[in-house]
Amino acid sequence: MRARYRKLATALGIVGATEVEASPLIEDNLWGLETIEKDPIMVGTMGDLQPDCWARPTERRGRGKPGPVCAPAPPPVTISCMFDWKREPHRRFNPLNGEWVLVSPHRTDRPWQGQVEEAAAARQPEYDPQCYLCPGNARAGGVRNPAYTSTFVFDNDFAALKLDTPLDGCEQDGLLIVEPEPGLCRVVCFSPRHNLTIANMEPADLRRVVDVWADQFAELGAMPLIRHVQIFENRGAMMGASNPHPHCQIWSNHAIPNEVAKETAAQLAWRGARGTCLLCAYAMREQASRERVVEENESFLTVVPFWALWPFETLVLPKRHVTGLDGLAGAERNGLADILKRTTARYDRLFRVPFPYSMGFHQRPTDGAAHEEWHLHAHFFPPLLRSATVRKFLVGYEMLATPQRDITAEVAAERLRAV
Ligand code: H2U
Ligand code: ZN
Repeated sequence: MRARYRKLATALGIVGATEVEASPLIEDNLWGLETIEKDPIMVGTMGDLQPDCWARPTERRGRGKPGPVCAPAPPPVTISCMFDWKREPHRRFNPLNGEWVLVSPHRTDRPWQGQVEEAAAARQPEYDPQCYLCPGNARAGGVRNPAYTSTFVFDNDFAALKLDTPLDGCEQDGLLIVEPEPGLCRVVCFSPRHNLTIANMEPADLRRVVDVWADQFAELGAMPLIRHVQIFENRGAMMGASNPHPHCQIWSNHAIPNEVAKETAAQLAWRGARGTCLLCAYAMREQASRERVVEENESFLTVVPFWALWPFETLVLPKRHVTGLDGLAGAERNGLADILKRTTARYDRLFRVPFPYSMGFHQRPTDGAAHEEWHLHAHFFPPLLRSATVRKFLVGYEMLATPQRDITAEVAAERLRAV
């Protein structure tokens, strides 16, 4: 192996090498080696994932379906890599959506230069008479909110989708294609208190929010027309949130949305090829290395994913294989509330500002199939880059070619762990 590397490195004029973690199972690394041979700037492959989670037919879960069973990950070992991929430009593969991210760490070689600007975070009152989400207030359509004391769910008054959409589609020349999209949009208020956020809510109150998410997923997913339920929170004006009152949205619809379709295909392909769960394997890989772990509790893990695109993007993963929020046991629901609170609190501390983000859960489609390939997770996509006011834009090269980042996932995780 090393001779192979040396020959290739010489041919490419590369001097020096670095050690990276990889699987003790050499065949798992071959994909990476092949890729490096074809593409000299590609390093840090996902070929170093370990097949440490497998489907054991004798284990039966849920409705009699065999479920993947995970074993402790073997300790990481090292192999030589041709160059210092933590410093040189390279691209990383996102095995969850099948896309690449360009990483340019040399641009951040200099010490951290962004200053921490204190953005004027306006103090919010506990109750805002102008807020359309506060208890007892009138919404835009004239409906009045009840005097709710915990969580509150209502149908979005300006829903992007309607359940009674006519079901015929149309098409012309394979170029102009229209499909009906029946669906239902809801809003979930996390708390009656206008000035709370996930980071400063009480764990018991947050647990109730987790229960509402799980119930909504089950209720909406059981509707015959609904094949996907997307729960998401836009936080902060920078991410388009219309109101600081703690709330999220749920859009549930008939078609499988783009991102979910990509993740379904990738997880299915992984399971088909290896008989394991992609995100079980990834969670164990990250637990073994700890390099990108930001928060952890009994049931959940927050990591800056190896393939992160946004500067401080994170992925929240249940340690146990579970396809949706409805499958989480009571203790795991507490665990989810806890990890969300701790993750968002870290974000808020990073630039000493209520951190803007779009966050959402990805779970199995609700089309009636078991979707055992699906591993529940939450993505946090925060736009901030260097301070409370300096954000990353996905423009230019990113819109036209490939998304790019400077700060590596490893450095981002280190910075989040430090606050
Ligand atoms: P955002 O903050 O993420 O925009 O969510 C707020 C949602 O609340 C938004 O989708 C809805 C908007 O349509 N809304 C109502 O349903 N009723 C209102 O009176 C105002 C806003
Ligand atoms: Zn309010």
